[in-house]
Amino acid sequence: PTLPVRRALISVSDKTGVVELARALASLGVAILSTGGTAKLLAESGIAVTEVSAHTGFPEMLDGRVKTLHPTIHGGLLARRDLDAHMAAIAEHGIPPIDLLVVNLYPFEATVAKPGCTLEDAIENIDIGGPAMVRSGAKNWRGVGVLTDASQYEAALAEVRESGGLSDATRFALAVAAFNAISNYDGAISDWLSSLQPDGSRAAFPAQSNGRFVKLQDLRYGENPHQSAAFYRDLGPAPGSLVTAKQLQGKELSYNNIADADAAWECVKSFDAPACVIVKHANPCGVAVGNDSADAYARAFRTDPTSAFGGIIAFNRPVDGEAARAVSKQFVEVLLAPSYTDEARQVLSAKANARVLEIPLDQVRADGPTDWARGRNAHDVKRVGSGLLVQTADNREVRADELKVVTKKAPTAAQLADLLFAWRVAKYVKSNAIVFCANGATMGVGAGQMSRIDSARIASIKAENAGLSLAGSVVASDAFFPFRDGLDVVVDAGAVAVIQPGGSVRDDEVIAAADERGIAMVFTGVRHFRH
Ligand code: 93A
Repeated sequence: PTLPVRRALISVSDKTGVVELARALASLGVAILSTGGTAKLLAESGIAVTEVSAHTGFPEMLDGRVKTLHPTIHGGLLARRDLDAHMAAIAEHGIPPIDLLVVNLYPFEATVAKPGCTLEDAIENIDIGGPAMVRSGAKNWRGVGVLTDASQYEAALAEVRESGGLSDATRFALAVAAFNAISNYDGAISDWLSSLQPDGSRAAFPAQSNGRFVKLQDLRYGENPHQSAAFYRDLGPAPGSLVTAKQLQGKELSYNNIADADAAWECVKSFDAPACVIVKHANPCGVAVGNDSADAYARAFRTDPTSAFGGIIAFNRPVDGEAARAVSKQFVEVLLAPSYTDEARQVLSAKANARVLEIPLDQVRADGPTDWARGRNAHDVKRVGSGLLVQTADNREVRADELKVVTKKAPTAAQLADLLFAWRVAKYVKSNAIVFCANGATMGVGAGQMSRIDSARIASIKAENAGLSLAGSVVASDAFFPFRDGLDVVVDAGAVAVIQPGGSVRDDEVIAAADERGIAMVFTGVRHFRH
């Protein structure tokens, strides 16, 4: 049945929408109880409100640590409306029932996300009274509606307006959401405290999520339409990671969109210069740096215009009108960038279906104390049948001074820059990866083959199909060449310099081949398998 809402308790840290909600409830004749800061705001907005301290006859104390922890509040929330004994007990003690609870908690997660947050700051932001009320109200869902997020206000209000109260179904759904909210809240506290070292400093490698996830959204289906799926984020996502994205426009993201968007975003984030990455089926099919976003896009697009159709396009710089117009000429599934100019937003709005995601990069700190603070994901997880593979993310970056020239010929400065560019791209191409590059742009990408030589052949065929000349290009290989044949394929295609990890038992054979063909080759000593 629908239960009438006669009395509401409102106590919120995030005051978004609360004045409107309280005003509407008051106009429907609902009596409003509220705590210090919230009551002040409501009273200043001209809403009739009773302070919880007046209601309980007990002052807020201990700097607000004790505000609502009182039998008058918890009795009003917990009394079973269907039991005469309960109703008689609260009546005897003069405790009015509370039918609607509106609570959101002290911002613990936002507090600990601030650089330099101390243990004391964190502790003061552990809400006790709020979760206690939420638990009481949600446990007694047959009698109480519990709103824990501003996004729930509108629908709840509409229902009260229409029927005078909330239905069983609504109260139950709200109770489930309420327990989820406090479970995530407690999880964040437990994770943050667990990541402290005995001296109170943060561990160098915060295991942010301890395996806990927050559901972001249900997806229409999984990799294929007959699979169901949902999208979750770590409890403590790395700043600037895909899960922090805001969708500005476009159709709902699909499972494959999200997977591809992540590949594009992680790749584009790895460049310092303005860059563009176009991804299809989880692999980059065009990557380039340029003077600005539009320039980088034009250069990236040239690599493989056929595959770029329906691609995922990521930028590491703002998208302006010019870049938006350029991108709009092609069919784009998803667009990602740290920001968009007003002109770009206007241009893109004509492409109503295109999903446009904004992921601010300003909170990613180059000098952050941990990989995580520098915007790097902590973990990489892969599901296997009834199990889980977990590893630290591949955050290794190879610097120029780590490279070892193994051939008689050394790369020129320009070739070296392209080799490092190609190496960065290869890290984001599924193994076996062979990537031809020239002048800060990909020229041919061979991905995901079971043999390296086939990836080499495919990369050169793709360049040929796109009408690109590989003469004078450089090549990156994500793992060593096991035989000289793969090297011969890329040199035959026109490559003059190669970057690869080295470490094969036949390195000597491959180095001799490089010298024989008169090219330069450098070893990184690092491998970037990606499966
Ligand atoms: O310090 S508390 O844990 N002690 C309490 O008794 C209590 N009751 C509500 N924090 C408490 N709250 C929280 O205060 C609510 O969860 C809400 O986040 C906040 C609202 O405070 P104000 O209305 O003074 O801004």
